[in-house]
Amino acid sequence: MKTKNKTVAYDLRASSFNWEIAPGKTIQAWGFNNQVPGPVLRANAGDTLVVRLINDLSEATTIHWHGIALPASMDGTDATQRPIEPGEVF
Ligand SMILES: [Cu+2]
Repeated sequence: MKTKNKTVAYDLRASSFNWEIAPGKTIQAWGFNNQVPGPVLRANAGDTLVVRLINDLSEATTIHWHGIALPASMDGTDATQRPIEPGEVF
């Protein structure tokens, strides 16, 4: 039986945070949702993945994707997408 494709949505908050890289050793890191690496995004083949990027960094950023089919305007390169400024949501 074929399951119906669905829309799967995630929020990724880009920010700077304290990351304990070894016991007693903490550094300032940039990442998504206060973790390095960022969270795993799970969807099934055929689903539509909607990712909302909240930029809480002090600099503009984008997300560049590999391995999935997506519109060029969502692919996070300077050639195809305007950078997401600090405080913006895309
Ligand atoms: Cu690439």
